[in-house]
Amino acid sequence: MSKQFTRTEYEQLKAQLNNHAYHYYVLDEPLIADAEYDVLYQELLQIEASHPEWVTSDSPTQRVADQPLSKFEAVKHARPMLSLGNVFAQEELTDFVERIHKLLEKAGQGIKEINFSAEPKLDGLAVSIRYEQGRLSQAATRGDGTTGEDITANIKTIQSVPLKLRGNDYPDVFEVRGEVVMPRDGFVKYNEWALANDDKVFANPRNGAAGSLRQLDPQKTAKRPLAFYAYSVGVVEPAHGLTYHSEVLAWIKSLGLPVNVLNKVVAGENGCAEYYENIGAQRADLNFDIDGVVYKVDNLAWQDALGFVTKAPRWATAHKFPAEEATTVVENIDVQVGRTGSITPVARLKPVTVGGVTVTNATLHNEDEIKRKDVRIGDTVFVRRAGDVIPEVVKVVLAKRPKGTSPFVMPTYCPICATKLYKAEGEAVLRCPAGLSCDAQLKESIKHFASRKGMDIEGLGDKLVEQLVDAGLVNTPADLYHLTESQVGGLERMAQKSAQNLLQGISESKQTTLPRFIYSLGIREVGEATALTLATELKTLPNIMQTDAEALQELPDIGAVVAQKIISYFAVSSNKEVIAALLDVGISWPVIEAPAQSKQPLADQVVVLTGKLNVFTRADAKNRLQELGAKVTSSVSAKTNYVLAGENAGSKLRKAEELGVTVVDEAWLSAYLE
Ligand code: 9MJ
Repeated sequence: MSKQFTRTEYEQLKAQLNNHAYHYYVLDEPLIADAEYDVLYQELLQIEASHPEWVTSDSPTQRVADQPLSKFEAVKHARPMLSLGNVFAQEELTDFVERIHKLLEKAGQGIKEINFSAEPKLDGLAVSIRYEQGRLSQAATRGDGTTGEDITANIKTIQSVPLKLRGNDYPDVFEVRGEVVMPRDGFVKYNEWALANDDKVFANPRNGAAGSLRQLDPQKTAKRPLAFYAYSVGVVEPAHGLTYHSEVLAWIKSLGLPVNVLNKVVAGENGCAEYYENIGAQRADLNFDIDGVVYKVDNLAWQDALGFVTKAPRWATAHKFPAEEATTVVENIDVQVGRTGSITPVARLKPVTVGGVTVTNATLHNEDEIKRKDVRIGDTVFVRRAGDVIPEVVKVVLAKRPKGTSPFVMPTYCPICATKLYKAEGEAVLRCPAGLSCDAQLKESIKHFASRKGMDIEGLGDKLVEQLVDAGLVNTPADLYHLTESQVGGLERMAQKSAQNLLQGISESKQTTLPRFIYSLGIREVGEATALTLATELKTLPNIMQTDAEALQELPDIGAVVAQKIISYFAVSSNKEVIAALLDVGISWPVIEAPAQSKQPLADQVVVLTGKLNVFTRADAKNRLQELGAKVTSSVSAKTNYVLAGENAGSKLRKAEELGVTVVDEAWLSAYLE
């Protein structure tokens, strides 16, 4: 029989789960592991199955409604949801701050410096969530600011939105406003899933958030990775009586709602400008898209004095980052051959500024992607640049497609070496199998070999690599080490001094490290981290070359795919020849500390301690033995290798003698430790 629960126990369990959700989502400091949470959640489900009459709307089990909606009802906002004015340039920010100073002066509040609440401007969907008597009662989109759509069922599926406010000290009516976003990691994962399941792929996280909230079936919305960050309040009854916006944010957080940790109170225009720079520098690394920052006058009385122009407050503005998406025209589509022979279609674009940088090329990834997006020469396309990643074509503006275009067809033969291309089973990528005999792959391999993370050859830039290959001077990485001054000096635009510097750089690169050498070989799937693992775990090049797939997979972070790539690489005779030639020219590295075993001279030896020890305590002796690799057990058997016997040893010593097990004393252990 399963345990019977009382109503009080049920309420306590519910409160416990809500508390864990708060620590996890709002404080980002979980108190228990996910699996432990799941156990408690299952328990709650069981109780609710026996007592359906106890279930209330704030139970964590009540997040996902069974029934899809037929449409979204209109919701009139009790207080309008504001929009924000924009500034783009520093001068506009100056104007914004000066205007506030002037207005406040007129209102009889001459202020030296104004504090602002500076906040990242999340690029999602603005929503208003209403709590009555602490329980989530309604959620609506911003709509036109006056009327939005009722998305209560969808908002309830967002785990970080509490169904009940925290504590007991909440107002009767509490409306919180904020942004629903799809975090970047969730967006990537969701799209991978969607692609594999023939479901809708989102062009960007903002569309992901918007599309998910517009979904009529909450069961579907529940599967979308969404997050909510609060940034202001609407109707609050009774009034909160706080003085600063930053206090309101802290209060919202104390009621259990997530508030962005990057929010900060800054002083004056300089504080704003510094914040803008600082957040801009972090932008690429954040887990959510932002399109700028927001500055809000922190003092709420001053906000009131400043008031509004139409729908936007005078006391706040958005300072936008340069756009990361733009439209332009595809002038041509080329295919590029990568270091590993991968064929990547690339759109050559009419130059366009995206996020402050001029973009002329954008990747189309692979054959499947170009087919899915149906990008054609002449098309107008959306181009996106996010952080440091290569710009990509997001989608085609079909309405602007010129007449007479045809779908792009991938080539059958390598555009560089004319070898027939192939596609490995289960891979989306078309490849040229020619290896280093394909000039494109040779060039990319040499660039990789010489790169900073690889052999770090000073003075050997991409252009020079191309010249060396085109001149027929370099056909394998080892050829670099045979170059002469007259050969290099004979290249176009190569002064004698530069030629000497290059040769010196090449020569100096011979003294390297094993991880660098492994990385520089350009084995597929072996990046800097894997190269380091191979070197530190396996210590020597011959060891790395001989370890089998099974043993490779026992190394940290090496899975079946990577192991197979390593095995395949070393199985190719031309690769082994390249390595031999490189070692021949004198490439070497410091020996990596002796294999772990030799520091553990008692590895796998079974030792039993018995009798009274004088030099060591029992615990100490056990620890030391284990450090030396030994297994310390308590009973003597045929598997025991040593019995360490102290004074007055009894039955264990006799057993050891019977079985012919080696008996040693404390001096033996001391000798090992020395
Ligand atoms: C965003 N999108 O992150 C506001 N916002 O305040 C922040 N939006 C806002 N504040 C008043 N952080 C209207 C909109």
